[in-house]
Amino acid sequence: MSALLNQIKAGQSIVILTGAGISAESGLATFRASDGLWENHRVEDVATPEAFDRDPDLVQKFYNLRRKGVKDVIPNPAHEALAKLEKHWDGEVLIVTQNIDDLHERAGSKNLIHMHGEVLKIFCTKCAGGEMNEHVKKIEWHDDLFTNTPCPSCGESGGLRPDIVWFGEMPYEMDRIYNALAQCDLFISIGTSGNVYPAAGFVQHAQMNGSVTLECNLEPSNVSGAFHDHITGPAGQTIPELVNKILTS
Ligand code: BJW
Repeated sequence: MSALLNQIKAGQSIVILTGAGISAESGLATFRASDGLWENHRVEDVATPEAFDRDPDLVQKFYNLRRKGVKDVIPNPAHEALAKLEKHWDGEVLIVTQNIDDLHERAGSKNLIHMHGEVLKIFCTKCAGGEMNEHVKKIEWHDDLFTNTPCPSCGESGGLRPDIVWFGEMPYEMDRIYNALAQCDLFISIGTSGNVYPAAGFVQHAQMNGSVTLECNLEPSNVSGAFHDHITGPAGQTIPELVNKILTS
């Protein structure tokens, strides 16, 4: 386990970035693995606003399947360990997840930002007047969504879309995230490949403030070189050990 953790003192702030790898052992596919989501779907067809304008039925179908997938799985020991860390650490723990599943919440995490949205929520583009941000009113939605599903608020159809941040759209709560990165003492990245910005650049922001930075992954990410140290292995094993180490530091 990283000797750098000896520098962490009770009361200090921890920011944790999570990606698809933390939910892999729960049974959710990652994006860029050989059997990942982007193997069977072109990003341009399902994860851009242009794709939604061009073929909303295809995009809704993709997220209907993702919604079902999330409901079929449960949090794994990595999610549970992070919830335990937040509960017992004598300082702030903020999880910034790129994941659209609800496994962190179901494990008990409370101080959590879904920077790429949540698959169990939707919003109405007509009610939102073209706005797309964390302040737009979201509707919890667990069923299939269709292009002709009427909005429960305005009654119009054709405006409802999944609460997902697609390529080219601004991720949520960036001010709060950058503030937390500027003040944290420990930055941990778990199960993300470092392909997608701005999340891939968070390690640099944390380091600029003198934070200790730690990457936990099965293999080096695209931005591995920017981290002080690395823990290699499946998150379901490495994160419970890491959390125990931090809590006894
Ligand atoms: C395990 C494990 C186990 C497996 N244990 N580990 C040129 C240069 C730079 C940037 C850009 C550029 N051109 C365009 C951009 C911007 C663009 C971007 O980054 N594009 C790149 C592809 C180049 N980004 C955007 O458009 C974002 N918006 C934006 O930039 O707004 C402007 C802005 C600027 C500055 C500040 C603020 C804003 C929006 C990005 C939206 C991403 N959306 C998606 C899809 C929607 C959600 C969904 O459908 O689920 O989000 S894409 C997809 O990738 C998804 C993920 O959240 C995201 C990251 O993927 P992740 O989590 O890293 O998954 P994988 O599969 O890549 O990696 C899994 C990792 O886990 C691997 O490393 C495994 O080894 C590991 N692993 N099992 C531990 N058991």
